[in-house]
Amino acid sequence: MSPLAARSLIALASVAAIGGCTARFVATGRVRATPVAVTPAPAPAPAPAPPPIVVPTQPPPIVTDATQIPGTPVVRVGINFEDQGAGGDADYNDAVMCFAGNFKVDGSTVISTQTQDVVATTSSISDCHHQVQVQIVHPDGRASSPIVFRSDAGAQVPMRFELGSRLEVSMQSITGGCNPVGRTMHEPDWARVQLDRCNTTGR
Ligand SMILES: [Ca+2]
Repeated sequence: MSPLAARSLIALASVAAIGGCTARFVATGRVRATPVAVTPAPAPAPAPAPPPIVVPTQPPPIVTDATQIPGTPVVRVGINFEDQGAGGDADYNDAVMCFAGNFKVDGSTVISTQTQDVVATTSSISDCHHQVQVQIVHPDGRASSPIVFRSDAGAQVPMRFELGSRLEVSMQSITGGCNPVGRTMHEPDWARVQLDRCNTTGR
């Protein structure tokens, strides 16, 4: 073979090789171009609903002495929520706030019998998580800013009461599939205000 013929053969082989690569590339491109079923992105999780707003429609009566406050005197009171309401297991330990201090309890009404600083403790034994809101309503109509926290935070919540101040606590499930409607301490299917009892055990 002459040198010229050899160079021609090499050039021809090179063209063939390039052509082969091109063919494979095109084939690959066709595979990539095959329509693929698009899986829709999962819908974003709904944002937690805002906490229920405790509206102090009526402040507690003005008193000058603790004897003017109705109810049973206690030094410890539990606000124990059941996050499934009447259809739940009625253990009332799902979202719990425990207050150690001087109060009088009349039904679900809790009134401070003196000016005092109280550190409330929290507990939760539930598959659901909750947002708890505390507000203190004073006899002159003032109310504290709502104190909001998660029931499972193990929080210690400082708060200040005056003589005659009323405690208001509400709870709302935010994750876990429990009923998301906000509930107050005054709804017996959902909350029990118990003298010297904070339901911090169970399952
Ligand atoms: Ca329960």
